[in-house]
Amino acid sequence: MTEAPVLYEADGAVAVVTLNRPEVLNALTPELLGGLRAAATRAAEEGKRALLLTGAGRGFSAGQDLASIQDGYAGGRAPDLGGLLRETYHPLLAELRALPMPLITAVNGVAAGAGMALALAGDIRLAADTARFATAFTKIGLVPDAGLAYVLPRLIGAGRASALLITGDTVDAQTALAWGMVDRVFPAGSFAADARAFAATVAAGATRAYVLTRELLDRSWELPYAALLGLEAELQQQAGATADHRGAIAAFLEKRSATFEGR
Ligand code: LHQ
Repeated sequence: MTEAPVLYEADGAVAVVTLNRPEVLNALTPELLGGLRAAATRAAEEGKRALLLTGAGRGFSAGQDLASIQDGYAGGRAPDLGGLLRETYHPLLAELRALPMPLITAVNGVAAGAGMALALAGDIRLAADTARFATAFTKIGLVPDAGLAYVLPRLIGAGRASALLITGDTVDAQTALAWGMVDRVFPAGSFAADARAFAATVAAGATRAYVLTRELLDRSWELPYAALLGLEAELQQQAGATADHRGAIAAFLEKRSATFEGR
């Protein structure tokens, strides 16, 4: 029996989701992307409070499975890459961006092309010290996709993003950390455990406030200042109505530590 291309494991309040085609560095097929979408839906349905996304084997993801699209080039035809993006990648990315819990990506090895885009789609991005990031697109004559042209300049700045996306150079974990592409780097030997421990800490926090924070940050790129202030008031009203907020205020006033329930 062939193994599922995406594995789902409930680890307490954390959904651990693993891209599982290690023999091809977790290259992305429609089946895998569909499995990832199903895992995201399941995590939400099960009320998980963090989704930890990682890869099986020595890679995170080598991006689009190039073998799986080779038929599209037969007879000198142009493959329908736009359709592939619209039908498989974009619905997934939209679902990940709307997850009712933080998305933590744990980049255990190489992340290339759309695999790099997926790696950087997390609210918080962790990397093993052996991880590397390859934009890869221009090396095969393509433009960045899977949202990378949105995310990368916002993380590392327009100049670095432009240079990186045009040269297709590879960035190691330490450089990714220094540039703000990832937030934490852990030793490869303990990476899986360190990433889980980190995710467990996030999952014990104020989940609703985290998700509202993501919304506020996302919208901040497109809103004028006055409109952003309007939105923050609206979202703070929502955050202030959560049980977690009420409990944290009580805990503070009673000089004890707060416990969050994610609601
Ligand atoms: C692969 C792949 C792969 C299939 C390694 N596919 N088998 C485009 C189109 C439309 C919509 C969506 O988005 C996109 C954007 C993209 O994602 S385009 C970019 C696609 N990715 C790449 O161009 C990267 C291709 N891979 C590589 O350059 C290298 O494999 C990297 C640098 C990632 C890793 O190098 P190594 O560590 O030396 O590993 P390897 O090359 O030996 O790969 C291991 C195996 O994985 C190997 O198979 P084999 O049977 O020889 O052991 C590769 O053929 C296979 N593999 N990437 N994308």
